[in-house]
Amino acid sequence: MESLSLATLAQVAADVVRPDYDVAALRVGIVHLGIGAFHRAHQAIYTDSVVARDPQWGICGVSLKTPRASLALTAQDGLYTALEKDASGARARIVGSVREALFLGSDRARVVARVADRAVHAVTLTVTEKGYCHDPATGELNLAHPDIVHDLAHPETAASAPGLLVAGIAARRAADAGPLNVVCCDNLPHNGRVVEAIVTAFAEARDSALADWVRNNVGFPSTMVDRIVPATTDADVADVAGRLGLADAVPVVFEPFRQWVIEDRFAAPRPAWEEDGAELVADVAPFETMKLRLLNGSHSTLAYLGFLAGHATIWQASSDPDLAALVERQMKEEIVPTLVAPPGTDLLAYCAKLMTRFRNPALPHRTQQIAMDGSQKLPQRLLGTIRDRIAAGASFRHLALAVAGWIRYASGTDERGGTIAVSDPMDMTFTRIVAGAGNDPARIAAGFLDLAPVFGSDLGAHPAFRESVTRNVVALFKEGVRATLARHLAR
Ligand code: CS2
Repeated sequence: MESLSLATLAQVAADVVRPDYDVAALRVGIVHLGIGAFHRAHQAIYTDSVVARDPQWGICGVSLKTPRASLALTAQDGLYTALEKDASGARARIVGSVREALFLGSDRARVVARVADRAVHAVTLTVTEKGYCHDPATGELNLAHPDIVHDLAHPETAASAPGLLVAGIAARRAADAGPLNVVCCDNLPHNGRVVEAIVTAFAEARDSALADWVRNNVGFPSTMVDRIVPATTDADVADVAGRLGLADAVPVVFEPFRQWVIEDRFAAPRPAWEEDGAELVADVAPFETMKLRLLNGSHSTLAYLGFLAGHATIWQASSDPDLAALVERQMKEEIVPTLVAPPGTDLLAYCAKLMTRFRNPALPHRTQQIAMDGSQKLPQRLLGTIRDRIAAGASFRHLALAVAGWIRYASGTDERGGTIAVSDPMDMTFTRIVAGAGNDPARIAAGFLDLAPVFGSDLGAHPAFRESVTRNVVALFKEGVRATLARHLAR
């Protein structure tokens, strides 16, 4: 079968939507770090609508770790299929906004030159939570992180997102190419502020004049990004080939829902993303807190407890009556009371819609995918809510069970004694904790609760929090997730 490319675009099956603009005429105005599925299913689609009218905003996508996506995109002239799926069916579209795809390992000079290019005005990022090399509990750059130590000693071969970004910014300053927008699209709270602090701290450690340039010339709007985009599978690739009549090695498959709320805090020209429905606001905080706590907090709860209960996907976990009851009660009783409703949003309707989104049967989203990197995710998804509940003197028993689910999962064995493939930057530490606990669940819980980068010095030392999480960890080990959940819900 022939592959999707500019040369074959005209052969794409007639019911697949194609770019209605001259793709080859686009210029690169955005550099995106982390050209994975989420970017291609979200920001690149908003941008695809903008470039039809304003061709200066083509994207140069950069792969930081592996060349797989950049090589495949390059072979397809940057084109790929975006397939939206739910119970009512599927709709395919070819996206043309990605005009260049580079791999840092082989194209470093071109990546840095792009960030320093006068025609580029924005660097957007989706490098996942751990990609910022920060302390998840405080949000500060971790100067002892091996990648940061390396990148400060060898800025010319920087491999971390902060190191690479600062290398590009230094080149931009040297080229006098003007101000820049850095737009974080990862699920971190106050993500613009966090990335601003990380980039400034890294620049400061290199050269304080460079840090001053960052302060005066780089804008870091915060954003809330939302769309459920499971990792693309071989079955998706086969499905898309059938729909197109052409092979596409890097399609993305996702739900119809999407949201992008962006803080109006730019230092340089920007694409008119609002023309395709992005919301530009003065304060993103209520949107991102709502989304991180309700959507991502429920996702993580369903991922850990759902996996332990034998569910491979979120669709199955959220259709399990006990797990559904737990996350619905967690949302209504414990999370919603900590939130300020964003303008125009009904929080209870938002919760109900989330349950429908989780139960999208056309979109198997693996619990193990969401379970990854819990040490980096828990603080903004569950622990901030617990801090607010404690401050209000209110109960947090559902959230404590979710945290216990993470500890039980991260301990590395499932309920049948099988090994869990835990994937987390702290997984060696988890293994050490479990090995030193002599099969005592309470000691395992204590070892995890002592992890300051996750729990901070406050929560980790909070007696009622420790007691509640420990009790649940012990129950999960001794009685299993089913019995623990049933007893929990009966109270
Ligand atoms: C998920 C998110 O993988 C995860 O941890 O919770 O990727 C989630 O699907 C998105 O944030 C939805 O916008």
